[in-house]
Amino acid sequence: MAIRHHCGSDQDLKSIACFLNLPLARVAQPLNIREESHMKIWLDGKLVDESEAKVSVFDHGLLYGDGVFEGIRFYNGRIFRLEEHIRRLFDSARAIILNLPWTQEEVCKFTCDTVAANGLTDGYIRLVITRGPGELGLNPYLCPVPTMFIIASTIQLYPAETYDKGLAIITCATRRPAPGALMPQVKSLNYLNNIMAKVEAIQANALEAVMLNEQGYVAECTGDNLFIIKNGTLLTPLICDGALDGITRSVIIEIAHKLGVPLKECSLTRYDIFIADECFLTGTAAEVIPVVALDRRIIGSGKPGPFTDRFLAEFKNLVMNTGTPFG
Ligand code: PXG
Repeated sequence: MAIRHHCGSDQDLKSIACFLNLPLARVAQPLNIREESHMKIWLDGKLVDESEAKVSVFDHGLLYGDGVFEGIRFYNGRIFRLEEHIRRLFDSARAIILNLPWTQEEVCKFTCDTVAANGLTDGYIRLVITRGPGELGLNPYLCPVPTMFIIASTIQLYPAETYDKGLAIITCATRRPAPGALMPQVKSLNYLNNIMAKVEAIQANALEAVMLNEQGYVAECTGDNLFIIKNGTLLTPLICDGALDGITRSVIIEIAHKLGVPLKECSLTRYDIFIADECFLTGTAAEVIPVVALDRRIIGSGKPGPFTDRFLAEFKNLVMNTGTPFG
């Protein structure tokens, strides 16, 4: 796959960096635009070339962020926790009254077909279902047919060395919406809240941000769930504090049971993270990544700790040796 590096003139970039109050390196990063690709995308029942994979400008997924999605990883020729992801997708769809004309088994099969058609053994799947094309205006009942597409590609959220050294993260001002505003369990196409939080992280020269809920309790990060270790106990925020019910979160909870590490799902504040022995984040895209500082307070020893290493090793073992074969 050919990558074109798109950069403005040096002067343009300097002005942008100055305007955004960011180091030049942050804005001068290459924008990766695929020029030509032989990627096959599953779109509305067919595997088509990437260049043919187009959706309508009247699609409510684009017009209003009205739809649901999943990010799923595959390792070593197997899709990790495929059935759980598809179950969550259907739950999200049900919660927003998006009626799907496929069964969960069919969607699992379409996903496997897409990965197999792209000749990859390891990578990342983005599965999106939108409300479909309709009239202008919010009314979703005027969109009779949902759009579904499945992309099998790769993703890297953080530079490789941060997995060994750990991340130094910040708390952002952008809050997680209350459950009465946007249900946090629904993995919807409405990610502006998380994107604004990510912008705050980048502007603070950090790679990730802790998001609090309206009460000031820790919810999660912009695309990851958060865990801490204190005195040998694993703690993570409650789903009702605004966390997504992450698939990787549930894998970590399973590992805790297996290792006999006590687990507490409870409300946490920034203070709990400041005084934790260890901290790590989990997500399909992020996998398991250590956190060594929050808001310039060093967490624990300032290095990834032994519990984090143990959870990471168990997680790697599971992803490499379990999952749904697609080939
Ligand atoms: N919280 C949020 C808000 C997420 O979006 C997670 C937690 C972790 O959930 P899973 O089920 O993946 O363990 C997510 C999922 C990205 C990106 O491009 C991030 C996610 C999904 C898709 C894309 O940063 N994180």
